[in-house]
Amino acid sequence: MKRQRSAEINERLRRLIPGGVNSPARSFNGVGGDPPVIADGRGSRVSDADGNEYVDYLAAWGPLILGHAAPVVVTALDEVARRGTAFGAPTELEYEMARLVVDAVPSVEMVRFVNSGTEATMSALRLARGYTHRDIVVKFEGCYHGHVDSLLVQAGSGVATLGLKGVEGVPDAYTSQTIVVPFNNLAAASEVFAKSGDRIACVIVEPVAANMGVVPPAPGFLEGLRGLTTRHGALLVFDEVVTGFRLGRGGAQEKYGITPDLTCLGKVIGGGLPVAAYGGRAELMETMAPVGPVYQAGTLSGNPLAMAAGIATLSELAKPGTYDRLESRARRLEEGLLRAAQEAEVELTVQRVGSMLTPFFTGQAVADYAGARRADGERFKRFFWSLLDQGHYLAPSAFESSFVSLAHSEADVDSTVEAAHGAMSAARRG
Ligand code: KE4
Repeated sequence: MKRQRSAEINERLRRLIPGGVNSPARSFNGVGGDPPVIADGRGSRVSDADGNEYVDYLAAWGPLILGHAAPVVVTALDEVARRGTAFGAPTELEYEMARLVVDAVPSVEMVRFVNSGTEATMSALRLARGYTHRDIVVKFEGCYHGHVDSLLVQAGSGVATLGLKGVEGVPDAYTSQTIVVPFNNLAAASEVFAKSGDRIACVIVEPVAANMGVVPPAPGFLEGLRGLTTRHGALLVFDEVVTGFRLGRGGAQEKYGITPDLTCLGKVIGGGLPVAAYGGRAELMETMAPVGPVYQAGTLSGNPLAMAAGIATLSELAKPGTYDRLESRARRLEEGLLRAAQEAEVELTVQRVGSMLTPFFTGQAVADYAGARRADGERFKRFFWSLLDQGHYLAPSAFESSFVSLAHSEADVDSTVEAAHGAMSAARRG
């Protein structure tokens, strides 16, 4: 594929923006080379500045569950924008959006909207510390909760992809209260609680990890965290920025039947606009100003445009059969990739939960970050580029999730599986 225009635009971008990107994850450092500069998207496809078209599974890192330029979202934005884009005052749209979240997510009685997943997790941590009057936070190696100072320790996503420690620029004092244990290791979490249980404010976890690649919770893991936190008076925070409304309207907490104390949401709930949220029981959320003493704020939080995109998206997801369709398309892709690997005699494990999935080039199941790092990253890179050059765009890192949307047709998936046959041979040839 020719990408001269992309190369020229990337060159200009790099002169004004670090790495030419407004988020390091977009830099293609995880796969080498330069990212195509995207000109537009519609449905399951995006086109780059050179006119190349791709079946898109990046989905803007998760938000685009309806596909690109979904008519319901575009119409809603057009209607609301004509009445103003931000007021810095309450609007009824915020009630409508809050209603959609509260009615769907089991743990959420009250919710506050913010502009990014980072803000949501940062606020949830501050709430947990303010509510429990404790300082220690427990997170899991390879999980990523945005670029919150105290959570960048041994983080996944772009920190893992770029091989950074993640804490450069973060004073030791900010991370000294963060304890990191391996994902899916309940014994290690129990040990931490045995030692420091009465000083732990919360455990924050991606109930299905997406930022070391997709790693499901081991049987009993989430139940075990729920028991530990309850017994020791700590809060359990589910970071459902990826899984919320992705795995179902009730997210991972509904799928696995575990009710956390606080839930962080993002990505899908904004339908491509900057919307994230944190929520939980009313008595917890009323710790937040102006009702309680814990402060969190934001000029553009809950702004009308973002609310309009979120309402359109969540209303669409509430229609019957939505998640069955996502499940069947994603299963078709998973099975197709496994068939292609088998025919090429390449060891492949596809880890999928609902419509989020990661191809790991290994014969073993991946249960934690160490396992994800044992997979063959060089094969992933060659597989990624062979697919991209055939017009199929996966997430550009072995430590990320790719996504199937409601806009992906069976023909889209079948064309990607067809391309994967050639890409598997490319993966093996290294
Ligand atoms: P944002 O601040 O990027 O909106 O959300 C942070 C965040 C929080 N929690 C989870 C589970 C997340 O996955 C994320 C962000 N995800 C990455 C990709 N996996 C965003 C991509 C990027 O950083 O550009």
